Amino acid sequence: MTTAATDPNAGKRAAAEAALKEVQDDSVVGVGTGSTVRFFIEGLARMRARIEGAVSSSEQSSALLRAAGIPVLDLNAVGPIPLYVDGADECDPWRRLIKGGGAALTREKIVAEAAQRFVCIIDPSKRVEVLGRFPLPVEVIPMARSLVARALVQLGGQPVWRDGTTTDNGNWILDVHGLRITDPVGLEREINQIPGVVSVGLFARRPADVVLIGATPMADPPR
Ligand code: ABF
Repeated sequence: MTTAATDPNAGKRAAAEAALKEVQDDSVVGVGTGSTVRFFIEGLARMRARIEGAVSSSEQSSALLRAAGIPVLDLNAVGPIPLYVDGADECDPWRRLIKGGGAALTREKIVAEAAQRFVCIIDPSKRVEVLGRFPLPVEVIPMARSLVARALVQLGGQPVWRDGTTTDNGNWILDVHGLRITDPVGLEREINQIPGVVSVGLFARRPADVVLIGATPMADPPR
């Protein structure tokens, strides 16, 4: 029998449940992608009568939302939204994130940008002191895969093509290994400027506003 103590997803479930408290009545909710967000969508389904609908960050989440009876709305039609809830692959003490393990980083970054409050939901395993242990995802225009890979090598990384993965936007992913990201904002800016890059899975220029580690908000970053 799975109990709270033996449930490997206990941290993800707790974070997702805690994030439901952030949902405002009659609002449009920005919804991320991944297994932690899947628990959030299950909770959102229980309160679907109290919200207007959702803006989704991936076709995967859109399918889950529709199956839960939650209207999936066009971001262009709703404008700024009060809340975005999403997972992450890594989080540092300043709430800066690596995201994109689920290949949804571009739309995730768009919806996070549209949100007044970005609540990130993770289990403790995602917490790191320095970003980079998780290979950094970079979404690229297919014709530029090799050009971008060479530029990433110049930046000190070892890029690996996520062969077989095409994003919802029809693009490819390079996963950059071997980085120790001590200046996430600077690296995000640097990679964004490489011609052929659609987006990079560093959420540092716009970090999360709140990080729920299980049910507990992460402490304020060191000064
Ligand atoms: C998504 O959340 C992705 O950016 C990231 O890869 C994923 C984390 O996945 P999970 O919640 O399944 O650990 O937003």
